[in-house]
Amino acid sequence: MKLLGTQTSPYVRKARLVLLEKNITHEYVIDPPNDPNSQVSRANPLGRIPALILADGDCLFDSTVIADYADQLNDTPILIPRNDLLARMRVKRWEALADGIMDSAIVLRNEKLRSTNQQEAAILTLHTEAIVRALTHIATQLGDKTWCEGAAITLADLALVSALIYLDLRVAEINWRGDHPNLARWFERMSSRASVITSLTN
Ligand SMILES: N[C@@H](CCC(=O)N[C@@H](CS)C(=O)NCC(=O)O)C(=O)O
Repeated sequence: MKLLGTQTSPYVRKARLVLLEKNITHEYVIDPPNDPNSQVSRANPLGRIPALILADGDCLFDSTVIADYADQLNDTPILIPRNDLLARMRVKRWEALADGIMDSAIVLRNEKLRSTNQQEAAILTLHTEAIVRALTHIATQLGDKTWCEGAAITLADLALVSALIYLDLRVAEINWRGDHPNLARWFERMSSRASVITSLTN
């Protein structure tokens, strides 16, 4: 299978971390959708990454679908609980929170690419506040736990680390480490995982 993405997209990182953590053999192809030669829009009519092309040519999108599919390919480890409905919901809810942070961070990034006099203060405030609130909620839920949910790594951890890496990259003015030292400690631990290092370097 072939994962189309870029090094900066947080959704791509999340999908890639799932493949890496589960040791699923795949080719990772850097393919920015705005490149004239990009194959992304042929794989995903929405023209967005990540897109996962399977051996038979079928293509999966978006990152939540890819994560769900990849997680069922093997059990080592199981990243989305399968039988416990509430545990499954909680992991998916963490994912929704992390994805929501990514969504708002991308809006902020796009807004800031406009000239200063064209930027909408209301949009900047709305999305900054959403991120700040979500981080406060996340830090409270996390406390001093090793993992977001349960006794082992799950998709929740992979989604959250992807969102935080993106904040550092694009919305560095949000001082989440200073505001939430427990989140900073959790992030340091997650950052030393082989999958995260690979996703940042290759
Ligand atoms: N909800 C989608 C969001 C995917 C998305 O918006 N990807 C962005 C990159 S971060 C994209 O492909 N944008 C089009 C572009 O970069 O040209 C997912 O989870 O996969």
